[in-house]
Amino acid sequence: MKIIRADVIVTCPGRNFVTLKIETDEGIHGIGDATLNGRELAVASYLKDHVCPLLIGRDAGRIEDTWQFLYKGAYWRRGPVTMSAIAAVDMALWDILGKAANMPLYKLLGGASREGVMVYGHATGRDIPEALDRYAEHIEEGYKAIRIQCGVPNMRSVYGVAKGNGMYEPATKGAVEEQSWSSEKYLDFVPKLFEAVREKFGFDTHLLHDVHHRLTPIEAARLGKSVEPYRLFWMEDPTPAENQAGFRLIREHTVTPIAVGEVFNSIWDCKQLIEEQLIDYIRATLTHAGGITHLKRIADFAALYQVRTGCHGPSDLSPVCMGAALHFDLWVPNFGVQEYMGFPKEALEVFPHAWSFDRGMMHPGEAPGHGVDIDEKLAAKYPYDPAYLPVARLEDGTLWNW
Ligand code: GCO
Ligand code: MG
Repeated sequence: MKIIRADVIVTCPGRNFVTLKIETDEGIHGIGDATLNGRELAVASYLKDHVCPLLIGRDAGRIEDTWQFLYKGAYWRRGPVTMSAIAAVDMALWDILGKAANMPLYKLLGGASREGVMVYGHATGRDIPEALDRYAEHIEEGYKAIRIQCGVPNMRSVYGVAKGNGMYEPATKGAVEEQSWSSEKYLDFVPKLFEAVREKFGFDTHLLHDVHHRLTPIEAARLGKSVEPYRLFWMEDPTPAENQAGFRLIREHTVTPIAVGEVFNSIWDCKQLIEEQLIDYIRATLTHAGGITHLKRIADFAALYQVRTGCHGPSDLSPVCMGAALHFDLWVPNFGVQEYMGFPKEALEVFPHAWSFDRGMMHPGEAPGHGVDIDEKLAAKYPYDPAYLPVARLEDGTLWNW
């Protein structure tokens, strides 16, 4: 089966998404997600201008060889733009393979390892009472795992909290939003938030929290130690992970589990973290870490060290990534949890999908391939609308990690 066409579709049904569509001479097509929040057009161009012409005429079934060809053949390895582009090709080719075999992707990977995929939802509030109300709603909806984020008293703004009553969406149109940050205020406040959750709801739900790269290693160690009584499922991205060895310091002081990796692109970004057992969950995801072919490699490597998966799943990864991720999660032996933020209604219409949600558990469905398609006519009604992620500054104006 030969590839005869490859097109990039950029659309903004509620938020921007980049999708690659590959067509074959047997009339089967597959799609892959290539969305890189705030830098979408760089990946769209990488695909359109440099990758799509190389795909024409290739055997659609040679997925591994195509992956190696795009990775090694570019000479310029890794990086979010390159790896998102490779991921989209890989996802689309696995989709085609599934359709050709008339099998859902999870069966091609080796079959289901569990009945369903546990997902965590986002409970966010401007203050503790509001965050607790959202937490209660998630329990009602059946969530078994819930991430909580909350406004910090006397801090002008905070990450991870929805504006108004809408969904949480960090990217904004127009100028880059500048938020302010104080590690001291945050560190004093956040244990009180977890205490309030455990006091009100007990220990029946898995409690998660995202530090979003805001602390230094020693501060993260202090946080992890101080919240041990609340038994978090994980504390996410406690400090930036460019310096993987920095996590040793956190590990020496606390048994609070650590999840890292939503900004990683390859196995090399997490090699030391996994090998030295400095983390418990790896958050690398299909779209940003080279697709199914590469994430399988990361997950198998992580399994050697009892590190489990916890794939990134914000609304800025498209419903295509969500579908493919659920197949991956249903199969992967060392599964931990999957993030599920939900999508704007328009996005769910543009991307018809076979996946479903039921009381905190998700299933990819039985449609051949990854089970997600794109309605191109509808997609064309939502033109690209540039938006940027915010930045954070310390209270004295110093640019900080967002
Ligand atoms: C998460 C993330 C996101 C990111 C977003 C950036 O844990 O889901 O931290 O909310 O900020 O994906 O594009
Ligand atoms: Mg995160």
